[in-house]
Amino acid sequence: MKNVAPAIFPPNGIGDTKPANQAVLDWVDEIAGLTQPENIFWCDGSERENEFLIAESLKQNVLIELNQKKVPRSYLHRSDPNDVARVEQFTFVCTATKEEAGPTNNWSEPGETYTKLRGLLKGGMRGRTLFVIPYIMGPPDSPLTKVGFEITDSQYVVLNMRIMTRMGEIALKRLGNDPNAEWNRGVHSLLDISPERRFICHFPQDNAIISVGSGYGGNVLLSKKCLALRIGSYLARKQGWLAEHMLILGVESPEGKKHYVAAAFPSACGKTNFAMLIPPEHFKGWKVTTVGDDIAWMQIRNGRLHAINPENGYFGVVPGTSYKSNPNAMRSIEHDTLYTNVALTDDDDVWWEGKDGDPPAHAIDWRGNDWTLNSKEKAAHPNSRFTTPMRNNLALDPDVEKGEGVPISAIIFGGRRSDTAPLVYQAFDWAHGVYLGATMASETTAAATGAVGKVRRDPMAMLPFCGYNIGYYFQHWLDIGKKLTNPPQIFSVNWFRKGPDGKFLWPGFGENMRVLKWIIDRCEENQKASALESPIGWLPSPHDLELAGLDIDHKSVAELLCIDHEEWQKEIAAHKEFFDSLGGVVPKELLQQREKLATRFKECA
Ligand code: OXD
Ligand code: MN
Repeated sequence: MKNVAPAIFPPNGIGDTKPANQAVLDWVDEIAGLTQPENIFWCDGSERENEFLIAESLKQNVLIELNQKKVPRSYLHRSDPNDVARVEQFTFVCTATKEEAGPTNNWSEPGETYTKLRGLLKGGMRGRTLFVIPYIMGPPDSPLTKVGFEITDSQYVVLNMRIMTRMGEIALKRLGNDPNAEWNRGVHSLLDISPERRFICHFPQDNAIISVGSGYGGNVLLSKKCLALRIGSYLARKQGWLAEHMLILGVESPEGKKHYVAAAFPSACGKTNFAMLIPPEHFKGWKVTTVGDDIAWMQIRNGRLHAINPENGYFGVVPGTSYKSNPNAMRSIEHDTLYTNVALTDDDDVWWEGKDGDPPAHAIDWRGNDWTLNSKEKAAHPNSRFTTPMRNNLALDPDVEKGEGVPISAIIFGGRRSDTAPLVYQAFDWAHGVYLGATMASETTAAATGAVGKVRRDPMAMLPFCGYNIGYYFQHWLDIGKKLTNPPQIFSVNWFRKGPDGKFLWPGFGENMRVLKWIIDRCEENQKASALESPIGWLPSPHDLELAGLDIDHKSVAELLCIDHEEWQKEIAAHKEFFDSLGGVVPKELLQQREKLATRFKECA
């Protein structure tokens, strides 16, 4: 399988839609002068262009054609085995000062970094095609929507960006001819896909990104983590809005009352599953709809937070996805989907660990090697992905294109914790909610390189994605709250608590509707659900949760909702340790929240 491919030569009418904006033309000239590609391909996002690029990718072995009867218009790509996840250690925020990047980001000085990257990019696209991808993030008529251009030498990136963003003419129209218009400059080159020359660098002050040496989605689909989160969060602070690592879902009751919820979970903790939740039998008449599965941009309108999903598709983790765990995702990826690093069956279908049915006796694994039931290695990489258009999702929310966004009733912070954190609880107020987000922790997953299963603090699930000083970011959250006359209620959830036998206590998936129902009832003006006041926040008693029809014993429910004082003493100490590790940037208001939490425990001891 190839990642780096030679130049392609399109026929007339393909690859020649040059934008009119002189600033874009100058920038492309500059990068082409530096990287020296064989030719330039100006993408317009059309169907014809897409068909041409797929045909070329198949010829060049960048894509493998799947069984078109089983998965129509779907293809498989294998990335280099050394290049299968985001690389946080090689990700840099290049603000003018180190202090602006803050204690949680790798910082490097912008001038030196540009020089280093230019050195690496020099002649880096020789013999290749340079693609120019114009795209927008957000619905076409939203005030929050941003224009970006990505230059890349990877056809795989172009094909993915066409699914993940609104790409082509629409962006040229939005940008217009003003040479001073705001737009993001993204440069990506595979170079030689060497971990030694792999850098994902952000220049927030220039609204620019340079990513080299990787072909993996999170590092190279510059619209997503790089623009929508890292640069996005920087712009959001400057412009008074929020760019968050959050899904957005709608919940509609049988009476037609609808709430929208935004939820932050660290990577690979079931965000896509939650965003596409199908309510269990007991919740007949309830509907959950998806606005977004990964990123929310939120602004204040009439005193309330309103959210848009800036993306146009889903780049989801495949393993574990099944008709049982996520039927909506399964239906979405039955067609028009790009698969990365899953296994290929003998009849050219895709397979992964956790897919419905029996595993195949033989397959080609994600590395391209023979795989059998006796193989010790996984057939699909744990971070293998699907890229699928959001239009494929049968549960897509009807207001997903609404420029003003959807009004948010609740914000949820969730982590993967075997202990300590109860199934659900509610913050006392906004500032307390910000504290819950700021002290969020989760066991690490395969979405990033590094050890899996270690508890790490991941504030608002933004640790790898906050494009500036995390202390300013906390303050920005506190400030936004002060401007909201009708703020969302803030909650913490944990689907992953384990019992003494090491087994998960909560069934998760569709049954999370039971927790969601309590959450939205708490958001109703007349607070339809009750809760007990506890030291950590408002906690449901077992009776407050709708558990009818669920096969779960009382003991498990009690364990899910229990607050173990000893564990919480350790937790509070860990909060202190985390805040201390940030070196004095944490706002006073959050330090006070910690003291209040400790005091509440003392008072009830
Ligand atoms: C993602 C991630 O790909 O968070 O969404 O890593
Ligand atoms: Mn994510």
